[in-house]
Amino acid sequence: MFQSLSDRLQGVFDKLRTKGRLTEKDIDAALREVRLALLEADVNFKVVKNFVTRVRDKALSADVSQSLTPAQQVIKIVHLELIELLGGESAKLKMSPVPPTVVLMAGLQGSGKTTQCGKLAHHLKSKGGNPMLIACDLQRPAAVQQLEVLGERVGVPVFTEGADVGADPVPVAKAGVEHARSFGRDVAIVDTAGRLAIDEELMAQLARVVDATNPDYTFLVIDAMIGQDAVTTADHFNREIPIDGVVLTKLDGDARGGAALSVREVVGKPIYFAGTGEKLGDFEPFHPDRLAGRILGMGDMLTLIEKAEETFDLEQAQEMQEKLRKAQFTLEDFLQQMQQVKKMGPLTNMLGMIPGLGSQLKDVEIDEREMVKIEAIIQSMTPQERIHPEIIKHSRRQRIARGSGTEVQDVNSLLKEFKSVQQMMKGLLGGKKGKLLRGLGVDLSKLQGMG
Ligand SMILES: Nc1nc2c(ncn2[C@@H]2O[C@H](COP(=O)(O)OP(=O)(O)OP(=O)(O)O)[C@@H](O)[C@H]2O)c(=O)[nH]1
Ligand SMILES: [Mg+2]
Repeated sequence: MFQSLSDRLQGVFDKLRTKGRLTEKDIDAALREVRLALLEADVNFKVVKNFVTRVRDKALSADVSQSLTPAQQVIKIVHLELIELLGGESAKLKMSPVPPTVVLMAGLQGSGKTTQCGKLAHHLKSKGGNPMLIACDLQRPAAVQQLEVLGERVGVPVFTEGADVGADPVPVAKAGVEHARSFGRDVAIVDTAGRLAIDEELMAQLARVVDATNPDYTFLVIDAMIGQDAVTTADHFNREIPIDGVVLTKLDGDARGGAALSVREVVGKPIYFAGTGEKLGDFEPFHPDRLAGRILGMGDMLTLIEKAEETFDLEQAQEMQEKLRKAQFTLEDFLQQMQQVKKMGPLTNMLGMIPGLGSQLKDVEIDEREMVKIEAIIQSMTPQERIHPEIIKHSRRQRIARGSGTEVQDVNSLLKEFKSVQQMMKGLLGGKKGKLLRGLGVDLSKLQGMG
């Protein structure tokens, strides 16, 4: 789904991730590419313009979060704005207190109205509802029969009053809803005739059907494959017959994303459902957050970012930076950091989220078994040893190895590594105006402000 848009955006962010601090120029360069990617995905140009402006403003004014790298921050902003673009919260169908809840499907020819009627019936039924279908497309030959076949497959009754092509659908619609009411159906789903474009006669007819049935939801069914053209039509449509929401179909095809990403902002109505295939089960409530996550290829990454924010509280992070600054970082702190990281779950790509260590460590490969070993070794040390590892001579090393079920060699190499990390920290902090540290994405003014 939206593969090429997804690839493009992920490429932009991969580039951003290689940078430590982001300048305004970096952000602008990235956003230029985001803009192009969206335009190529056939998103409405005004929508793109507003989107990029919003992201830029937020990226430039974002509070520097201690737990995210600058690139992660930009990604997070893009993600949140994408969710907004797709409608924010998931829109849910609310049942009318006086059944039946009337749902009417309208839209262009071939957009998938009849199929979605069947799918919605199936969806509601599988949730314990007892919907009914009403066949009000008396324009296309065999339209009524198509709905009857679907109804039979789903096991939901279909209300029809003949299938005379050209007959007036208004009485059928009225009688259908009345029937649903008297038979205690909770939802009445009305299928209507498609139109090639916004055809005056058919629009007038649709307006009368809407009048007669007073729908709780008038849905416009939009074929996502058509792209933003469909959205322009939807906008016109909505001006003639106000709609309550959109059902987006054919998201399974090679739709580029234009329709999905433009419709909310252009038409101003939420997307309620998405059709994702020809089968009855290929239908789901539309979740803006999930689609945004899929587009950015980061379904799990957002969770990771959130976890990082939850796990590393600001105070602790500052305390840790303070220690780094004074080169007082001990094995004890090392252990603590490691345990925090572990709390967040799988380790790959997570070191980059450790506050103050920045993105330069992102690509370090971590062996989880190695971590367990290191943890065991540090835990076998006395508090004194953790603070002053230089006192750990040969006999202590043997004791620690025994206590942690490791070899003396393992203890040796941990101590050696820790020493070089310590030295690296000292070197970084002692350097001219902290140039190195800045290069690593550590905000020096923040560091110096504490203390
Ligand atoms: N791939 C895919 N095909 C779909 C989806 N929804 C519907 N279709 C197909 O799209 C075609 C048109 O669907 P219909 O439901 O007949 O469309 P309609 O809007 O009722 O068409 P008219 O009544 O002629 O205006 C059919 O071949 C459906 O199988 C979907 O989500 N994905
Ligand atoms: Mg139809």
